[in-house]
Order: sequence, then C-alpha cells, then structure tokens
Amino acid sequence: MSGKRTSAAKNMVVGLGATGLSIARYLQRSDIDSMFFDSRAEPPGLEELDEIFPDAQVLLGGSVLPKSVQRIIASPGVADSHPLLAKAHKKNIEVVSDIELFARAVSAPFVAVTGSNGKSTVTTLLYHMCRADGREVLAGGNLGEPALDLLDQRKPDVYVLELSSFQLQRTQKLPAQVAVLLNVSTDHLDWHVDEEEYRQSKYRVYRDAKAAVCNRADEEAAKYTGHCDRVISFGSDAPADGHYGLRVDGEETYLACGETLLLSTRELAMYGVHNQLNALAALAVGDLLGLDVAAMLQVLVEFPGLPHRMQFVARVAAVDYINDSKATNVAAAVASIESVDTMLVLIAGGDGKGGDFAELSAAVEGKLRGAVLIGKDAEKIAYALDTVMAVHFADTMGAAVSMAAQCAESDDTVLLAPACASLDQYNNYMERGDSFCDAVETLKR
Ligand code: UMA
Ligand code: ADP
Repeated sequence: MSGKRTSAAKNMVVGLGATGLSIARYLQRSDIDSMFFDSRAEPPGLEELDEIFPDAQVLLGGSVLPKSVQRIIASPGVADSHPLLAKAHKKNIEVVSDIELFARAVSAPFVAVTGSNGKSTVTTLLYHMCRADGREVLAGGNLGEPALDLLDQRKPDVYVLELSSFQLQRTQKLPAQVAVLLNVSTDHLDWHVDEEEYRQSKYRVYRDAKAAVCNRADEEAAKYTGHCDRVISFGSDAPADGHYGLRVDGEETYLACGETLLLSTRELAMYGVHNQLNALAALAVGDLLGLDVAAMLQVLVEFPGLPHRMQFVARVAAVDYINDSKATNVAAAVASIESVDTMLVLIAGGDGKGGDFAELSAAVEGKLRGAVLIGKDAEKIAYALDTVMAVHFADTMGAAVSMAAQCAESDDTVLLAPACASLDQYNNYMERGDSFCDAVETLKR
C-alpha cells in the first residue's frame, strides 16, 4: 500500500526528524500506510520522506486532526501539550512512541537504559562489554540511531537501547531482558507537566522487564521491580552479596560485587565518581546478561568516555580545559564540578528548560575562581551563583573561553559544564562542545 496517496490513513506520524523518518521507513517496510505531520513549515526530513513515502499526505503546521486517524506515532521532541496531541488525547486516540513499535516487533532480547544522567555512557559501555564477551550487539535509541532502524539490520544477540523520558512516557509495553534506571534528578520541565510526571516516566522502564538494576539511593525504584525475576542494585556504598558498590581497602577504592574487589577506581579510564557509578550499573546489567567479568573489566580499563563528557581538551598556560558540554541539566553539571579537584573557572548557560540552578551554588562553593555565563538563561545562573561571587557574561563561546583564560590561575581547570541545553545557541550539545574545543585551540596560538 506504500506510495499510495490516501487522506484516509489510520496512522499519523508526528515529527519529521530522525525518529519520524525511522518510523516512516518502518511503516513502509511493514506495508502500513500513514500520513505525516510536523509543526514546522520546513521540517528537516521532508525530502527524505518523499523518497520513502512518495505520495503520502503531509500536514505542516496547525493542529488539524483528520477523522481517519486512529493512532498517532509521535516523535519525542513534540510534547503532549502540543494542540494536535492534546486533541488526540481528548478523543482517546492512541499516542505511542517509536519504542512501543520496536517493543512489539523485536524478536531478540533487549536492554533498556534510562536515567536523568549517564544513559549514553552506560549504553556505550554495555555495547562494548557485549562485544568483548563475543556477542553480536546493536545499540541505539536516544543515543543516536533510532530504535526502529536497528530492526532493519541483521538480528543481533542483544540490543541495547538508551531511552528518554519522552520515549518512555508513550510506551505501554516494554519487555526488556534487563532494565536499568540510573538516577532521577530534575530535567525537562518544559516538556513534562511536572516533576512527578517526569519521575513516573522514568520508572516505566521497569514495566515488563524480566530483570532489573536499581540505584540503591533511589528507595522508590524497588517498588516498581516486584515482578522481576532478579533485581541487582548498585550504589556508592559497600554492597551486599550479589550487589555492586564501592569498597575501600587501605588507600584504594574498588568497584566491588559483594565482598569481591573487582577493579581499583584508579584503573578506570573515565573521570569522576559519577562514572564509577555508571561503571557499577553497567557491571550489574552485564551480570544479569551473563557477560564474562574479566571482559567487562577490560572495557572499563580502556573506555575513555564519550566525546563532550568530561573530555580533556588541552593544557594551555598551566590550565586544564575540560569539555562537559553534555552536562545539559543541573545534576550533571554538579557531578562534573564535583569531579574536578582543582580551583575552577566554570563556563555555564544556555536553555535551562525550566530547571532551578540553586544547587550549582553549593557545588562550586570554595572551588570557584570565576564563572563565565552564556546563552538564554545566563542571568538566572548569575542569580543562583551571586551569593558566592561575581560573574561575567559572554555572547560567544570564543569570548567565554578567552575571559575564562584571563580569570584562571596556574593549575586551575576551565570547565564547560553548562547545566543547560544548547538549543538556544547551537544545533546540539556537540556543536557547543566543538566550539569550546575550537576556542581552546585558538588560545594555543
Ligand atoms: N520539532 C518541532 N515540531 C515537530 C517535530 C519536532 O518543532 O513537529 C522539534 C522538537 O521540538 C525538537 C526538534 O524538533 O526541538 C527535534 O525533535 P524530534 O522529536 O524530531 O527529534 P529527533 O530528531 O527524532 O531526535 C530524537 C531525540 N530528540 C529528542 O528527544 C528531542 C534524539 O535525542 C534521539 O537521538 C533521536 O530521536 C533518535 O532516537 C537527542 C536529545 O536531545 C540526543 N534527547 C533528549 C536528551 O537526551 O535530553 C531527550
Ligand atoms: P545522558 O545520555 O543521560 O545525557 P551521558 O552519559 O551522556 O548521559 O552524560 C551526560 C553528562 O551527565 C555527563 O557529561 C556528566 O556531566 C553527567 N553524568 C554522567 N553520568 C552521571 C551520573 N551517573 N550521575 C550524575 N551525572 C552524570
């Protein structure tokens, strides 16, 4: 039926970005007809859609919901408050995510990874750990490659999916082999109705999971895992038998399972206590998948972390420059600030997504040489930091980095940890991180 123009399609795909196009490809492969909607006059995927579904009906802008529509498959970037989706909810029309379609169609086990922070790191660690164990694995979802595109590749032994709260909110059935919720802190209040809705969307990761990994610091998580065959916890305290945590032995701190010391934290290639927690969570998932422990530990010794996450850029004039552009919420920025042992000059700002910056002030206390603020919510951050010190404002990353360089003293660290999304000034956090790295490069000249 694909290729046939029909204004009576029962499915409507909302959004013509990466997810929308992957849904279009999936529906086309499945011979299911659909119409398409995007709120923008010139959405990015229009030309590509024309190749996938040449004659499909496309509605741009407005909020007209054709009578034929019985199901909406919505892209994560479009909130339920959008008038079209609000109308659909009012009429009890099913609104699902691409992940719901993935879960219904997949025929190999999958791991579901969510959390406010650390998702991409843990998803990538698990990808490498599965490979190191000799398993065929595909990773994607919020990480980058849309989940439905993974189904068009050779079936692996296991999929590893990074899932956002947006995707989980619209997923009813999620029979993951293992589900992990890394942590929950405030984020995305510009999308979710309130913090409770955001939290609840995160707990949905455990819905139909066979096995679960929980953060011991989140006492509520256990309530959602009662149906699971096995539950393993991780945390920064010493672990009980069969669980994961940190143990101190003499001068060294170790990643441990029960009383067994697995790896000194000094041997971990990634920086920061938050990455020790990410490593423990990945080990716990790997345990439930039956991965070889030695193979997993070798990955932890070698994997330096993803770009734009606590990425060491350069040492210029006795000052270290670190790019943590992916610290797109306050908790992430706090974790990166806490990972820096020296005095620091913080570069922060962007789109705060309705979050509260108060926690930044406590995190920098006693270690802030200066702060340079950028982007839409610079003033809000200045207000939050004001109790601690005066701050500077910069219009561009180049100006921010040169102000930070002037402010820094010998052996300080200049840390880009924005606590905000980048979308007010950049296309994504990667462009923001690249512009930081470029500006540091120019300092060297
Ligand atoms: N948009 C409109 N109108 C529309 C559709 C989209 O204005 O009708 C806007 C959205 O508000 C958003 C942008 O277009 O600003 C992209 O939205 P989208 O839903 O089309 O996004 P995709 O291109 O499909 O990318 C999505 C994820 N993006 C979001 O959830 C916003 C990508 O995660 C993910 O990699 C991709 O699917 C594949 O699964 C990015 C992200 O920022 C990395 N995720 C958030 C995060 O990690 O904090 C959740
Ligand atoms: P996500 O995919 O959830 O955004 P990433 O693995 O990309 O997570 O890490 C994003 C940022 O979040 C990092 O740059 C770091 O600042 C912070 N972070 C990573 N892991 C954790 C964690 N376990 N707890 C708190 N903050 C973290």
